[in-house]
Amino acid sequence: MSTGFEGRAPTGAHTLYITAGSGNSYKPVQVLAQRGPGGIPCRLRPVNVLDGETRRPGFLAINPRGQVPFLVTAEGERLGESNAIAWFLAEGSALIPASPLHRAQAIQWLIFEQTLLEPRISPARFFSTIAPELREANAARFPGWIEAGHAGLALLDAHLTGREFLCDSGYGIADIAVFGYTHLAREGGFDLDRYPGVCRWIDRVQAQPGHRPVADLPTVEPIRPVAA
Ligand SMILES: N[C@@H](CCC(=O)N[C@@H](CS)C(=O)NCC(=O)O)C(=O)O
Repeated sequence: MSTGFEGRAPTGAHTLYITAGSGNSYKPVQVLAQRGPGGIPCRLRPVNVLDGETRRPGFLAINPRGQVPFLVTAEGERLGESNAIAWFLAEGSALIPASPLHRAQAIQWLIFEQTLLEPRISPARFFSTIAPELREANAARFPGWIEAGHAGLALLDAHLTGREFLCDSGYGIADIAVFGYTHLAREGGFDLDRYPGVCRWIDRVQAQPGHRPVADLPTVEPIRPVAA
């Protein structure tokens, strides 16, 4: 069944390897859904991370780092890291700020997300919601993730209080990237009610034209090698 996310797959389309339920995979896919007129032909290829597919030769031949999301462009160029892929796919759209200062602000938030939010919220959520059978074995790591995650969320909340979006230029790539895991933090055991500025921002992001929920990411299916 079509989720509305899948690009049709004309010759010359990019291929974006993703996995369902992932805040990282969600970011570039949200960009594809929201970049507006002049959409980019891009087919989505779900990869079965839980089944170890990212660590098998078929996928490692595509991305030796063994992670998704991963983009193979229509020209065969390769690009990893969710925020870099999201930026690349957003180029030429209103999701990328126009002025040098606002672009730099956006980059600042992409780095903030990868250093102060994602490494803390993502594992807590993974072992709570995606693979709860492994939670007990990782129980000792939770207090560190939760404490550090709250520190990142508190900084985010302070910035968002009195602001509509992360950058002065308005809704864009920074909001998409930071939203990826922030809106899923409750699934990792974070009480977001402590952060009213974050909660109101989540509502505003979800109200943006073209916004799709993370649950719309195509579900897992075995990877099929794609000629690059
Ligand atoms: N910093 C990377 C993190 C990517 C990442 O952790 N991907 C996970 C799924 S969310 C993955 O591919 N895990 C499979 C593995 O490591 O084997 C990004 O932002 O893209």
